[in-house]
Amino acid sequence: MPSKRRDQLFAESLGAVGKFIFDDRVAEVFPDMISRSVPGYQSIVQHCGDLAERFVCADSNCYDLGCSLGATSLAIAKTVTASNTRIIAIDNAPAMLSRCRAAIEHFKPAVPITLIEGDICDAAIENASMVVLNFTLQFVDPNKRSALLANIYRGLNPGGCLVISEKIRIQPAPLDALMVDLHHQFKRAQGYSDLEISQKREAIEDVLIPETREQHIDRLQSVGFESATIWFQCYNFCSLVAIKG
Ligand code: GEK
Repeated sequence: MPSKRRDQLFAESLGAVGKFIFDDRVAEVFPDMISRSVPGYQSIVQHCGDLAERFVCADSNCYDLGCSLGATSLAIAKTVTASNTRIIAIDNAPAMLSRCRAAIEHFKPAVPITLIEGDICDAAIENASMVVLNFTLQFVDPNKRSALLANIYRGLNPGGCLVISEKIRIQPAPLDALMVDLHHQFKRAQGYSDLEISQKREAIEDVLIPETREQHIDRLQSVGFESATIWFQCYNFCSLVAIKG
């Protein structure tokens, strides 16, 4: 059963705040952390299931890149009815993957989920009808993002879709400040203190590197996607869908 432990990793004053990493302490509280930190997270995960129902077709693969504890893979596995499909879930954090494995054993999804420990930048993407990057691209070195998306585009079958969910930077700056403020208001309403918010912010600085929605759309077009649009946004968090024509 996935952990229900409350995220209190940044509740005490830490003095020097270290860089955020996906270690055992984070994995243990991850479901609570992400639901109370990302507005719309549950909706996005659930709607990935709706998209999968349409896009994942027979005899193809669906990739969940940066799968963490497998929430997206499991949502997709619930809706896919096409035969002979496989979900391939990849993450480079062993602490996340071991809990993902336990969640899969617990929920016993009808669609097989293959777990791979590795860097998504080195992943072989083949015969894909759908690829999901739910809040993962933001952690990839910006210099590697185009190559990763080009690799995904090559591995998608015609008509296949890519979903990218991200924290984004808003332009112009005053609107970014407003969205960041509204995000912090959301976190306070979820029970995080100002100290937790500021220490977490410091920990993810230079680790989570957000881009603007225009940068995302431009990159998707530059690697070949014929169409791309935002299908969900709440404050400075959004999800895009791109289709290979
Ligand atoms: C969800 N998608 O619940 N290669 C492989 N994994 C990576 C890499 C990389 N280069 N960089 C980061 N990760 C999930 C949530 S969390 C989002 C995704 C967050 C992994 C990292 O180990 C972590 O598990 C995940 O990407 C990001 O729908 O914490 O905000």
